[in-house]
Amino acid sequence: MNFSSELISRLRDAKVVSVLTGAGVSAESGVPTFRDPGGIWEKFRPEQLANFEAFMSDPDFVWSWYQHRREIMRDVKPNPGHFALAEMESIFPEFNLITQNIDNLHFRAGSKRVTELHGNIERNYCIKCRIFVDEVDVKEKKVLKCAECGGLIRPDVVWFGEMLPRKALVFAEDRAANSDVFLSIGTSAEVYPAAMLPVIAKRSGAYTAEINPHPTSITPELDELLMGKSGEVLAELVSRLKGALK
Ligand code: BV8
Ligand code: ZN
Repeated sequence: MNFSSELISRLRDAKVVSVLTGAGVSAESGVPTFRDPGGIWEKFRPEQLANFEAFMSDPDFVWSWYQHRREIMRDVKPNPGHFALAEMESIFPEFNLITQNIDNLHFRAGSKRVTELHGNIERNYCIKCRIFVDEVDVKEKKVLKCAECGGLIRPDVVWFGEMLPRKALVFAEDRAANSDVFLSIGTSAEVYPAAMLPVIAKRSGAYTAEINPHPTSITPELDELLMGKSGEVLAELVSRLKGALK
């Protein structure tokens, strides 16, 4: 892939590099995205599943959907895009990986510092007493009840209509406003407030690029679109940077 000299020199001189990742980064691992044809939402609309009311009106249905996704996510492996992002932690003086993904693949690829905006499907907690439940048998399709108080157990993910974890969002907005380069990778940039981060970065003076096979609603606002699959583009970018930084 041809990288612009502007992008390479900005990355070479950067002190702070931040990235926002979405489901597209996990697509090459075999995790279905949300809005691409054949994506998870195609069968269901987000409102039907990823919200508290849906969970309370049919806990087993919503729980079994997360169990189904957990099974998928446990079977898949990180792809070269995840590993390239993990490597970026040692390439830049400060590297911030901010993810909308709940699939745990950034951690499994070795990224140490990950800001999870929408939670993590491997964590679950009781809606009444809020204790966390670690081990969950993915075969268990019926919703779990809390051993302590009998409350319903839910996945530790941010549902539509719920606030994002405050610390994570404040950190993400601060880093977006103070980055030399900001990359928006594998996200349709349709879900707020996460989708604002690349725009905050651009308006705060960062050099901004998207990595996506398709343009998105924020493409016109950013400096460039690297049209391609993140697993391929990121792996090539890291090897180019290691060459440029020698
Ligand atoms: C909130 C966890 C306060 C659960 C998720 C302002 C304006 C408009 C709407 C709102 C707004 N503020 C709030 C809202 C409402 C809502 C919202 O944004 N709705 C959207 C749909 C319009 N936001 C919220 O409710 C948020 N809460 O703001 O609270 C509040 C409350 C009430 C009212 C107002 C304010 C909470 C949002 C979090 C929802 N939880 N996930 C779960 O996963 O089950 S969102 C879900 O979508 C995932 O987290 C996912 O990451 C996220 C975004 O999707 P993407 O990751 O971008 O995936 P997608 O499939 O869309 O796109 C994939 C992309 O990859 C594509 O571009 C494709 O081209 C690309 N791709 C494909 N293959 C590859 C690739 N790229 C690279 N390489 C490849 N190989
Ligand atoms: Zn409880």
